[in-house]
Amino acid sequence: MVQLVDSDIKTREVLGWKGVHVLHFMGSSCSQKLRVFLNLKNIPWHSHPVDLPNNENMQPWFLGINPRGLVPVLVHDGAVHIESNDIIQYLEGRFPTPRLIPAGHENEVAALLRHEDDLHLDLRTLSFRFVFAPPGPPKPAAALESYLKNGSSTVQGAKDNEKHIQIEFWQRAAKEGFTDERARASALRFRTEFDKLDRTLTQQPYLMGADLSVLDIAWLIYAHRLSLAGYPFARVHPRVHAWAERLRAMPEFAKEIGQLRHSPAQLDAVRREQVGSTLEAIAGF
Ligand SMILES: N[C@@H](CCC(=O)N[C@@H](CS)C(=O)NCC(=O)O)C(=O)O
Repeated sequence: MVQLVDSDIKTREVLGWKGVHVLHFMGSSCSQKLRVFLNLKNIPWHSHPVDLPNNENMQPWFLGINPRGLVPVLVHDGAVHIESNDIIQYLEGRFPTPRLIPAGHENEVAALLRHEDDLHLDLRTLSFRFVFAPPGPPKPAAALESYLKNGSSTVQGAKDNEKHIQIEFWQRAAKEGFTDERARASALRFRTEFDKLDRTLTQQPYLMGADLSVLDIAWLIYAHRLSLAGYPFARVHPRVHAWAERLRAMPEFAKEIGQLRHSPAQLDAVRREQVGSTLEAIAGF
């Protein structure tokens, strides 16, 4: 669990917040995952939107809460938790019903969620290339400078490298864009994972068996974003497609995945510009 310690936190006002508070962005995949979880658990929470497209997460106030500069963040009775999967596992312990991590499978689920998180930058690459498609550098140099110099830069009291990984990602994107080569590599990594999930779903209705779990939430969020990017689920992974359609129809999911950074008209315009260079064409699917 990644609960921050006192010296990590510079924005001291959050220490006085009572109840469940979530700092998040409507169109962020990790925030959507947490909000679906909160919906399914029926946990009341206070919303603190963070404007990612305008780089509010790189401002001193937010970095004083999460030194990594990422959403979502949970503040529960003044304790600050970061990392969406850790937040979810923490809340599962605090709000045990309905159960979304099968009893006795906590360690297995933790490992599977870590594996899911490892693909996060691949999701971001495909999102920026095929869904958001910004015309210039996705993050201005001034925002990255503020990102670098603000916040404690420590997590649980130790120097933390995550911010540097993030800055490197954005600087490389500014220099090279989201290239065909990187997009192809990211798409292929997902294909390997979804092939496995497709096989799992031949035997059972949900990824962990007979019941819905946090794994379904996490992978549905990825699958949904990738489908917006043009990933051909119905053809390549038909069982994943059918499973995704079932989950998307549940109100707890529908409400969150419908919240996008772009309007449907903007998404259509991005798609029209991709003739010949769609995800399908570039990945060779
Ligand atoms: N491992 C982190 C990843 C969090 C993350 O990368 N969040 C994205 C939104 S999905 C973010 O804050 N991006 C910052 C930005 O776009 O500037 C988690 O699971 O919480």
